[in-house]
Amino acid sequence: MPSIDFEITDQVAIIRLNRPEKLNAFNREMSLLLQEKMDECASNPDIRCVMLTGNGKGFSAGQDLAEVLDTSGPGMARILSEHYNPVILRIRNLRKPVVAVVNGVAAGAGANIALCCDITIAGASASFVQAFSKIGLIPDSGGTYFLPRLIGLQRATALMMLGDKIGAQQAFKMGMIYNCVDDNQLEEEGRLLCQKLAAMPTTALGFIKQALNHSAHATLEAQLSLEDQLQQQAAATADFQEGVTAFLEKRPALFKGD
Ligand code: LHQ
Repeated sequence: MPSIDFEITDQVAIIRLNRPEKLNAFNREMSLLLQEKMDECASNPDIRCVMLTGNGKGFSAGQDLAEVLDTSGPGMARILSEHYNPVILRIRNLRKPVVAVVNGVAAGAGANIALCCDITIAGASASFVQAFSKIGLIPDSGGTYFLPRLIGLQRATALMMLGDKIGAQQAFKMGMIYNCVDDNQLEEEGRLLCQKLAAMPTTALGFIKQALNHSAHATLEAQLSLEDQLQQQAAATADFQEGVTAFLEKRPALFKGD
C-alpha cells in the first residue's frame, strides 16, 4: 500500500496520508512521496487546488517515533532538512491553494503541516497538539513561524510549552483554523471548498499567496511595491478580462486559471 493516496477530480488534487494504523505518522517514505506529489501539483496545469487530508481516524501524529530510534533510519540530522522543511516550502511556494482537511488528531509535525496550509478546516472531533515538548523537542515544520501569527504569541507559547491538546472548535475560536464542521460533513465540505477554489482565477490566487508569504517579513513600502507589481501581472491575465466582462454582463465568470 503506498503511504499516500493521490487522485485528481474536478481539477482538485486530493492527497490522502495513508498510514492509518499509525495515525498517519510520517516516515521517510511518506515524506518523500508527499514532496513528489506536491511537485506534480505544481507542474500539472490541470490541478488548480490541492486538498490534503488523512485516511482513517487521524490526520497525522507527526513524525513516526519508531523511525527516530531506528539505527538504520534517516537519523535526526536529516529528518527536518530532507523530510519536513521541503514539504512546508512546497506547500507555501505552490502558486495554487492548498486546503488541509483535518479528519482527526493532528500532532507534532502533522499539526504544523496542517497549519501552514492556505486554508485549514477540521471535523468537530479533530484535535491539534504541539506534542513536541512532551518528548523533549521544540516545534518544527514551521510551527514557531505560523502558530504565533495565527493565534498570537501568548497562546502559541502556552500551547507549545504545555503540549495541550486543543479541540477543533477551540482551534476555530482561537483563529488557528478557518472552520470547524460536523465530522460527517467534513469530506463534502472539503471537496466543495476545493472545487470552489479550483474554479477561481488561479493565477490571482497564486499572487495572493505570494504577497501573503512576503508580508510576514516585509516593510509596508516593500509590501505596497510587491502588491503593485503583482496587481499589474494579475490585470494582464485572461481571467481578469473574463472577471470584469462577466461582472458588466451580469453573468457568472468562467475562469480558466490563466
Ligand atoms: C504512533 C505515533 C507516532 C509512531 C501514534 N509514531 N506511532 C522532528 C524531528 C525529529 C524527530 C522527531 O520528530 C519531529 C517532528 C515531530 O512530529 S515530533 C512529534 C511526534 N509526535 C508525537 O509525539 C505524537 C505521539 N502520539 C501521541 O501523542 C498520540 O498517539 C496522539 C495524541 C497523536 C493520539 O492519541 P490517541 O488517539 O490516544 O492514539 P494512540 O496513542 O493510541 O495511537 C494509535 C496508534 O498509533 C498506536 O499504535 P498501537 O500499535 O498501540 O495501536 C500508537 O503507538 C501509534 N502512534 N503516534 N508519532
